[in-house]
Amino acid sequence: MNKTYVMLKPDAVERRLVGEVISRIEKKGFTIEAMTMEVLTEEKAREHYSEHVEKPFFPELLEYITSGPVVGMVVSGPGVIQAMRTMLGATDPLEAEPGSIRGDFGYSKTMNLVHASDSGESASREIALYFTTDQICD
Ligand code: FUP
Repeated sequence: MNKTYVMLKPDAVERRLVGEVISRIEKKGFTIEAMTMEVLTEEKAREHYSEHVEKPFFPELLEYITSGPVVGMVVSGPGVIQAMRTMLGATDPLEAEPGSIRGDFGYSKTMNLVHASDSGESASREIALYFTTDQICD
């Protein structure tokens, strides 16, 4: 699996960091195969975060992730799933390494700017949730 799903969350859009994040992905050498901008419905957000619906932080996460538009992308390249996770940094931006996206720009565990699939299985599931096969370039 050389494809992953990356989402620029509502705070990234609000803070005009879309270009910064896309620039990092492109400068790394990865390819953007498809891109959409949408406000997530509650149903889609629950599907995306299905493993977290019972967690205590889920209501706050749901409110935040549906609060404004997100930019979703299919990104491809060798080792892209793990590499994008490294570029994001730790889930909690206060623990993320400087040089990572969350380490450089974030301070809130909920509003942590960017999502990227954590495995090949997640990437397949998430790409299918947001894109039809004819939307993906390659
Ligand atoms: P990540 O894979 O790094 O996006 O993180 P997780 O899948 O563990 O968590 C999904 C989202 O839930 C995170 F982006 C932020 C949110 N979250 C919280 O708001 N509080 C927590 O304690 C853990 C996660």
